[in-house]
Amino acid sequence: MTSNYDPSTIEPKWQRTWRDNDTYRVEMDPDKPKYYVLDMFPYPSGAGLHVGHVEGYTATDIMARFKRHQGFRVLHPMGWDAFGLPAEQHAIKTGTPPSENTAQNVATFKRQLQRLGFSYDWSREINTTRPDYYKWTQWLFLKLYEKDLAYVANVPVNWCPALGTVLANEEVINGKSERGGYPVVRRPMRQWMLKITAYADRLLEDLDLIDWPDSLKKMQRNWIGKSQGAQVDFKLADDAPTSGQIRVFTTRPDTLFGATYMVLAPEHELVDAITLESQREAVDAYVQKAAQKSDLQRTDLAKEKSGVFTGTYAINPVNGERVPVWVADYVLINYGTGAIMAVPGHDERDWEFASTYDLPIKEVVSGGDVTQEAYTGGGPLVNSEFLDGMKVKQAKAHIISWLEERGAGKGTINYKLRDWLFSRQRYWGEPFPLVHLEDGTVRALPEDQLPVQLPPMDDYKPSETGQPPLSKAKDWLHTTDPVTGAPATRETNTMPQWAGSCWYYLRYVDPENTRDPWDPKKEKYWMPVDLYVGGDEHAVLHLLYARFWHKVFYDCGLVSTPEPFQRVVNQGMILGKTYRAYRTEDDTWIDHTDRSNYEELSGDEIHPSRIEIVPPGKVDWDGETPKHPVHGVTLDTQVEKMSKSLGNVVNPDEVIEEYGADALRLYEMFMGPLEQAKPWDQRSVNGVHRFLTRTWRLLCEDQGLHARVTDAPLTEEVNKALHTMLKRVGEETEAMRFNTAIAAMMEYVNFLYKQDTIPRAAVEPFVVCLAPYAPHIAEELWSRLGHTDTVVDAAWPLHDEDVLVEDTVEIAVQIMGKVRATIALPTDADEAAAVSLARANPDVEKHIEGKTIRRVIFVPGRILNFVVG
Ligand code: ANZ
Repeated sequence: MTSNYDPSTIEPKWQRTWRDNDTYRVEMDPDKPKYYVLDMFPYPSGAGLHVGHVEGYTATDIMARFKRHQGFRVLHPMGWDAFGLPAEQHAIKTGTPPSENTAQNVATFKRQLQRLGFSYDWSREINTTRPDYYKWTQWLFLKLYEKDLAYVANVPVNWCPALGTVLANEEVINGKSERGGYPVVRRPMRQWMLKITAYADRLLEDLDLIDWPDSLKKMQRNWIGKSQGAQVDFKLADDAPTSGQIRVFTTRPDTLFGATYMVLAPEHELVDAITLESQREAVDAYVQKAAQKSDLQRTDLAKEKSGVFTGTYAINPVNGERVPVWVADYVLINYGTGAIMAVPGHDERDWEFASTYDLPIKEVVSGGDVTQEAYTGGGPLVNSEFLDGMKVKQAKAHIISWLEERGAGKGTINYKLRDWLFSRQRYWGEPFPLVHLEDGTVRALPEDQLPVQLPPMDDYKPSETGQPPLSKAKDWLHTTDPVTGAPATRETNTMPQWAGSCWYYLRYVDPENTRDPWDPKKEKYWMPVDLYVGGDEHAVLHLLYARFWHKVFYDCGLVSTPEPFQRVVNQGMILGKTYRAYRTEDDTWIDHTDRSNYEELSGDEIHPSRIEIVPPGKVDWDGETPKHPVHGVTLDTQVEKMSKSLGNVVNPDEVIEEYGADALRLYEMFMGPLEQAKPWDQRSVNGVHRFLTRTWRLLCEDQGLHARVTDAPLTEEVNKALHTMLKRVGEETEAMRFNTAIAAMMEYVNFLYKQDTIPRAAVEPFVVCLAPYAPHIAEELWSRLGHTDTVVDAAWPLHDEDVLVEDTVEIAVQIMGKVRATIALPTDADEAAAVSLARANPDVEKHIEGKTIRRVIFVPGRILNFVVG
């Protein structure tokens, strides 16, 4: 072995040792405190591990190791969220079963993770697609089913006839499939729904129990979208083509006197019945057009409002006035009642609409100027008869009881949250543990028939008629009723990918249990998850769904805490740097700094065919300036999301090849605060690599320790530097400010370089500090320091506050209130000592000389003031 730092030798060596010794295996110990640190487990995609994964996983690994040094039992597991669409599409394309492709991808991911030296307890590895796992997903689903939280409904789905599949909303763009651009139609299909709405209030309230970023809690709150308001019934006028009423939901019942028209969503069931013949053509055309827009397009505040009059009027219950009923797509069918009373004086959307169609705008809350814009603030009510003079809150309460007394409305609470569409017409998901009897009854399968396994198939496409792929597995499909033995058919929908991730954190506490999903004793010890780290793309759905299931388990007595994840941290996205070169129409390459010039000349954006993207590895660096490797022109640098097409994706394997896993881990933590988005900068990887190399050179020589490392006692200076470092690394690590913790270690190494000898006692605690961050080099140094046990179990070195107390303080010396000097005083100096030291200073003495000191004001550590005369 050479004396050079060679991660490619030491890293695999220690990974093997850890594996052989089961170093990261953990069991509960009721006498010790526990810490459960969890990663959002990955979908094992074909692309392999991304530097974004490495970021979150390194952060949790540091915390896991840190807590272990502090004496906690640490549960730090990993697994695979392996059901999902890409594997199914790959299977359709290649004809190989999704399980094969998934197994390959899992192997790649696992190999990549192991190369990073993460301290996972791999004996707890789980995979959502394995029958011994999804048996329990099915079992837990039955708990929801037994509690009446699962039901069947006919729900419109996005059906793409050309692709023969149902698409998620995100896969549909302007009524066409994202892939291929084929037409997509909305059509009702039999679906399983989960009643998450029954838990809406608890999902809201219990946000107060957990330590999550405010932004994340806010997103959950908005998604649940609780609004307090009222429903109000407007009778149709006598001359309407049909009798009946329109029910609206409003959060501002106080503005009822200001309702000057009403709006139905285009899909509202009354639209057809109330439209006058004279208006029918226009209304039909409008309804058709609206069906092609997404909800987002329809509700965008900036979009111009459009609508059409039905010809019919309704009666405002509060004053008997006739109000015209319109159809407009800014009202959504699936919120509230799908109909509104429009109050243009006090609602922005209504104001805009009324202005466009010349509908009356009436002020009922004073304080603004409703001829200019909607006034949404508070103020006494006006033009509202018996509500006049009241404040908004009081008027709301008053009008609600007024409506209730007359049976024309009542106070209600409305949620944006909808029940959860829980079935997919796909093959690669968990089968439902349910069968259908001939008379239409649904029967839940008993536990001894679980798991319902996915049958092997060689055709994973849905049937022509859109029936799920499993409907083609005839042998599997036909079965018998477990109760009567009568013929029955299996449910052919499968569960969505969310299902497996709704409870995986519970399986980790007891992954091999074949009798129960988990042992309650283990659950009680390990739960809740103390720290959960992942990307904020899961800020809403995954976290909400898992919280929902967890609460159901809580109600079933299966878990001991109302919330699963005590603390959540979102890692920021790692962005790529993209370098672009530009060419003019006549093929001249130009410096990007000349680009504006060029754009002016051509009067246009540069056409994509004249832009070349230079991969970061090919950039020719001229000091700080990125240049084109061939044409030499200055490149345009931009920070963008990593993507294959931009060539700015960084492959962690390549970084490990070149610099080692410790450098990759350290670099990703040194880039900046964990929560922030940060661009990858290949050149800065060198910086942390240099730190590791310097650390190595400082302490290592050939096979052993550097001769400079001695058993000499610590000098005061070294001791102070050591404790300063310990304090910073300890506090910053605890707070997950890893970048500043690393900076403290770097400074310390720089300090040690300046010492003639390096006392072992100054090095050992440092190696323990380094271990969570760069575990391989730390383990190597630890063994060279003569330890035969692993550094992983070393106690965390604590700093000593007393060492850090400064023994002198700087204080300002004033004469008659004017600062004349600053002097260093021993911290324990009394007034007499302070005065004599101050007078030894010529700048002070020259202002005192020949005068009498009348008074001295001394505030220790702050000021010394002489009053002279
Ligand atoms: C009258 C009114 C007057 C309203 C006023 C607001 C201000 P949130 O807070 O999000 O719950 N609304 C109700 N159902 C709707 C639907 N299906 N599509 C679009 N808009 C709908 O919003 C509730 C308010 O949004 C309701 O209160 C209603 O307009 C509108 F000065 O009623 B309001």
